[in-house]
Amino acid sequence: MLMAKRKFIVHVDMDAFFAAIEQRDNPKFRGKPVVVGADPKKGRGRGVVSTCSYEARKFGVHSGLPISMTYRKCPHAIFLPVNMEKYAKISRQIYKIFYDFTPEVEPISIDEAFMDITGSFHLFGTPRKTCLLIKSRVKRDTGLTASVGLAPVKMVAKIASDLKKPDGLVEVSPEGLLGFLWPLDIRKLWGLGGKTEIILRKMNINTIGELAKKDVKELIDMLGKNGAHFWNLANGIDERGVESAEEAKSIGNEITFDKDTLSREKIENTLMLLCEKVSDRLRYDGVKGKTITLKIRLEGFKTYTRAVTMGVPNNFTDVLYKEIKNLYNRFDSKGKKVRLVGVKVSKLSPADFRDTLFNEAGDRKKENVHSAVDKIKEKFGTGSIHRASNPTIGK
Ligand code: TTP
Ligand code: MG
Repeated sequence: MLMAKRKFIVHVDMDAFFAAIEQRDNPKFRGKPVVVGADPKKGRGRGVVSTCSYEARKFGVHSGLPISMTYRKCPHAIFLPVNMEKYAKISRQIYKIFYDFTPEVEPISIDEAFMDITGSFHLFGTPRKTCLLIKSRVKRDTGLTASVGLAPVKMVAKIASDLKKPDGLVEVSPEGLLGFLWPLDIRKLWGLGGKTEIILRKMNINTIGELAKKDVKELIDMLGKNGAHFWNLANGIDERGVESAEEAKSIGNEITFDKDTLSREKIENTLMLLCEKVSDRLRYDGVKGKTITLKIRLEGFKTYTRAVTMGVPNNFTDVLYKEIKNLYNRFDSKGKKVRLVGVKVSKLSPADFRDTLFNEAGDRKKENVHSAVDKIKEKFGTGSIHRASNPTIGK
């Protein structure tokens, strides 16, 4: 069996970003409660707090709090308006630093990003050293502190960066992942909030560990598809990769079997059909993709992804299928039935882009066949042409 490669995902989040910039630029504000946001107008102001310094947080002030209430809680705070232009400039400076460490940067907000340093940390020593370097570069170039989380999966890196704020660095190893996650409150799970939280608390689920140990079927009954999603997260399974700007766009399709299946033939046929659908869509949109991702959900709802990046972008069914089949052959389901399969193509580029490495003549031929097929489909509908091995899903 091919083990998935261990990943090193970093989440960086600047501390009290807007307020820290104001404190940096005006020494008189340092060590004091600083509130950035709407004008309080001596308690009669409207609008909310954008953010505040850690000194102001001690008074119960936080982002989103009405400014009038903030004034009552902390009238002696230094109230400042939002200077977005200034903050955006510093944000660009910080992102530039991130890109010095890896091209795989996924922007989340003005002061927060994911980075995949799996392929680059060796240039800087260890993954931990890389994180320390990121922090010190940010400090040196901007005078500001960042908090960093380092973990094998995205969601855990995000939780970790928040735990020792400000100026924190929290590292979670694969072995320590569940021990780290399970004592935490369910609210720490990325994306879990509002109604979901209320339902789970009613079910007497308060920690991530309690969620992880619950029967997934029960969770699905209560929460629908989200039940499986949060259960996977609670078990430390988060297959989402860091999506750099060029990878953010993708085209994919997935199918849930009527009945969970062990039949390789049925699964392969379904994968072929999915490749055809994705290939159709890529060509319809005039794009090709470099990265092909296979998604497999097993009975019991554990979900896995396996990806391969090709040397040159492509959008042909047979090329996609060859790669997908390779990924599938190397996946070990440990005798478990398969519930769902999906195919996704990302790292897209325009289809008319010609790579010099491309075998142009051969590919043109294929392109001609494909465009002939497209024409027939356009005329007679998509049911008119199929490869011999296409299945009828659900049979
Ligand atoms: P955050 O990273 O959420 O907050 P923060 O950097 O101020 O503090 P922390 O140390 O907890 O990370 O948001 C980044 C900036 O985005 C923040 O400085 C101000 C702005 N912001 C708003 O304008 N409104 C909001 O509701 C939030 C949450 C943030
Ligand atoms: Mg922040």
